[in-house]
Amino acid sequence: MGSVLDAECTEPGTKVTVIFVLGGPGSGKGTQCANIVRHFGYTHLSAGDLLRAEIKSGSKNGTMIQSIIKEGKIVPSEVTVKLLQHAMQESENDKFLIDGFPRNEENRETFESVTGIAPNFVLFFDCPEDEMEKRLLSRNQGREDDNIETIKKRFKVYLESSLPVIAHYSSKGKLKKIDAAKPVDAVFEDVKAIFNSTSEKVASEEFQHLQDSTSS
Ligand code: UP5
Ligand code: MG
Repeated sequence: MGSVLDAECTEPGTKVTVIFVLGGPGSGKGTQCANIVRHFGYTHLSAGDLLRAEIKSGSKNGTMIQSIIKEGKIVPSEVTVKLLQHAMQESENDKFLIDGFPRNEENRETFESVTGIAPNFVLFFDCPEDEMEKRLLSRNQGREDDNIETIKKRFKVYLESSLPVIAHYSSKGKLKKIDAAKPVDAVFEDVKAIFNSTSEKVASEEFQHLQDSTSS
């Protein structure tokens, strides 16, 4: 089967659905993406997971990525975009949740220019810093960046570099903001409402398009 990112597939009109899932460190992006995958059939691509797998694989960029993550900084766009593009090409699916990316304006611009894809919408998990800190400190999954020193750096980078990306999508009317401080199930109820209403909207737009083309 041809890849969704073959040259002809990035032509306008080709249906690749991309949803960016953004929010601060520990806001619940990964947790909710797992729920969305189960209910709505998306493929979940966590940029952080792809970068951590790259470290584990012993690739030539591994050491550089590891020290950037330890400092809570942002890995160069070309590295992350290549990993995301490769993961999309490998997939048979045409619906992707891209979690934790883009983290700065340069990430956003590089992704759009390299892939030619703009997100259908952007989910934003809004959560107070003290709640995110509490969650990260009790996660216990052995992540090298889940220590208080790195967590503070991650929060700073989030405020300085990632919030402007969120503001950008808000100004384009693409942002769907969710109160992520609620319990997991309550957050997912709000997520479900968004996915149910947008898939109905897409279906009705397609139906309208079909009607227009058959009546002309
Ligand atoms: N939890 C989740 N939801 C909860 C809820 N509603 N109530 C109570 N608890 C809840 O959740 C975190 C913890 O909270 C879990 O224990 C969970 O059970 C609980 P999780 O779903 O894992 O939150 P998430 O938002 O995914 O947190 P994560 O730490 O993964 O977010 P980050 O954005 O910090 O991490 P990411 O892996 O995306 O990036 C890590 C680093 O990689 C970055 O700091 C950066 O250095 C680098 N990076 C790049 O350079 N470029 C990229 O494009 C991506 C990453
Ligand atoms: Mg995550």
